Amino acid sequence: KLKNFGLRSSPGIFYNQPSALVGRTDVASVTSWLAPIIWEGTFDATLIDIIYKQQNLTIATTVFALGKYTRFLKEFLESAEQHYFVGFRVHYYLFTDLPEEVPEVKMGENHSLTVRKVPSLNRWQDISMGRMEILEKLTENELANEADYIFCLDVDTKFYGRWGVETLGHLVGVIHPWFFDAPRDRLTYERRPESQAYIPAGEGDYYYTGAAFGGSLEDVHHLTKTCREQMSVDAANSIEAIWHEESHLNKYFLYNKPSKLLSPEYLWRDINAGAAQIKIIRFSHVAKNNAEVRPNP
Ligand code: 2GW
Ligand code: MN
Repeated sequence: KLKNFGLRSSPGIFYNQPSALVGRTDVASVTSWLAPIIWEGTFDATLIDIIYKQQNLTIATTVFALGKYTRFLKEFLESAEQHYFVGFRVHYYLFTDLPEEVPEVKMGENHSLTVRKVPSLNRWQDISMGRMEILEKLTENELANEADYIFCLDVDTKFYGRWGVETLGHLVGVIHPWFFDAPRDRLTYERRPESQAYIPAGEGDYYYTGAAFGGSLEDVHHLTKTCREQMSVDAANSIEAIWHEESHLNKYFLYNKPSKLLSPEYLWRDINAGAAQIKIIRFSHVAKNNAEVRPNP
């Protein structure tokens, strides 16, 4: 469904002149394969909103809340309605085993929520990894005429600032907030060759979070299908990657380079200290009591 009309503006719209010289100097705003890295100060929100408004887009957004994780839904949805693609069409797909616990949250204009019941799972690793299979199915046919882009987000999170059309791209990864300044051999990739998520020493670009990724339906379908397949090969070999589907996602992004990267502004951790480069926290993992929300260690 993605039609390329180009990035069109029109006469009579005024915004700051872009500069060929002035930009962020404290961070990289492009990767070595020339994908933009989105930081505050690298885009003009007014201008890109105008450009993307003309494309009449729908952004599907998936979130999973099983068992005690339904407690995160209220803050997640309420904060999303303040900050997430405000003014654009958003369709949330919420997967839960407890539909009766989904809170009533008032949706903004052109935002809607569909709740889908899924079976309860006992092992949390299966919940986390099972997301890939559900997303694979969702992006295969169902959304083809429903949405242009999709983002898949963790639910133990909250929005604090704008997350808008600057994040759209064919394949989008978010740099993990703990590793944006780490050398590649310190990144927590899967290091056992027996796993399909294996990344050898000396390889690796960035460490991407499993808590947020997205892109076009086609690209996200290929991503989720590949990760699901790789995880089932691992399961057949009785091995589980160190950080579950996040490890497989990192392997995928290493050999299928994202076309756009989001800085850790787009996934911080409430418990992290600040960092000089982070001018705004847009989306953040909330502090959670693991012992309380994770019944099956
Ligand atoms: C239950 C026990 C232990 C861990 C998770 C769960 C659990 C997860 C659950 O009972 N119910 C549930 O809905 N989830 C969903 O899985 C929910 O959407 C949650 O946000 C997501 C990932 O689990 P979470 O948030 O506890 O994992 P994190 O924040 O430690 O996340 C990173 O690593 C994970 C894999 O180990 C994932 O890749 C995740 O995307 C990463 O952010
Ligand atoms: Mn999480």
